[in-house]
Amino acid sequence: MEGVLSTRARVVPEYYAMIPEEGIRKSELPWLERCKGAVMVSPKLGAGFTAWHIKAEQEGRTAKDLGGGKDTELFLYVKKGCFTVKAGDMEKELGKGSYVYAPPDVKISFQSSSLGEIFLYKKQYIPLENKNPWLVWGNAEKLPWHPCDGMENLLSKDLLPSDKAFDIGFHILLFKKGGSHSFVETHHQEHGAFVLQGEGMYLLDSMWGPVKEGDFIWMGPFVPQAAYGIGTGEFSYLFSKDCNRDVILQ
Ligand code: UGY
Ligand code: MN
Repeated sequence: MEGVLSTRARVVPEYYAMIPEEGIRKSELPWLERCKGAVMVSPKLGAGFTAWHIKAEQEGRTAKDLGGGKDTELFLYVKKGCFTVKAGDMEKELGKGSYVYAPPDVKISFQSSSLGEIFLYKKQYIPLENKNPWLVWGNAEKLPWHPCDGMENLLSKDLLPSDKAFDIGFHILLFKKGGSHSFVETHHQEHGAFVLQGEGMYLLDSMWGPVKEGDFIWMGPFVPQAAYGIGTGEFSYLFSKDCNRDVILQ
């Protein structure tokens, strides 16, 4: 060990968490073979969903099908490498930036053909009238960028259709040089964010702290949040945001 033991981790249960990649202890997960992974957030922390960061060896794979529950939805995003992914009775080769959303009742399995990395989200689907979300395959690298709040150096893209059948959206936010949020957001939706590239400063509640590629941030409901990019390159992250549903009174 060099220097003093210190961490960039910031964890406030029921509110927010920033988990730096260097602090994650990955372990075997019983439903995977030749893969190591870590649960980045779960209901134990107060979140309404679970997210994993999974690193696969050559031919790392699922030991059993994932999801498929009556009210479970899954989202799988390939950060690195190449995976053969099966969802329902469809199979596709997914490379960097490709993803699949599996609605309730659709099971997913995967196998890597090289060293690779996957982000996986699981959430309880909240039904709406007679609408049913559908299986979505996509490649984020082929989707268009939209300026955010009229700014040229803050861009976003939407990975899922904007249809009320979906109770969650996945988006990528890109901070070009000098880019920042245009205001500090405070909203009822939660986010699970994986930093894809670069470095930034992130405000969670009233504390700013540095974040970089590989880090994970959970923002619980109503946590004030904002960011700006730092360093010489671009800063971007993939994030989830619940949508299209009314408040549930407990
Ligand atoms: O849309 C959002 O809520 C998004 N801009 N939040 C964020 O990046 N923290
Ligand atoms: Mn937000």
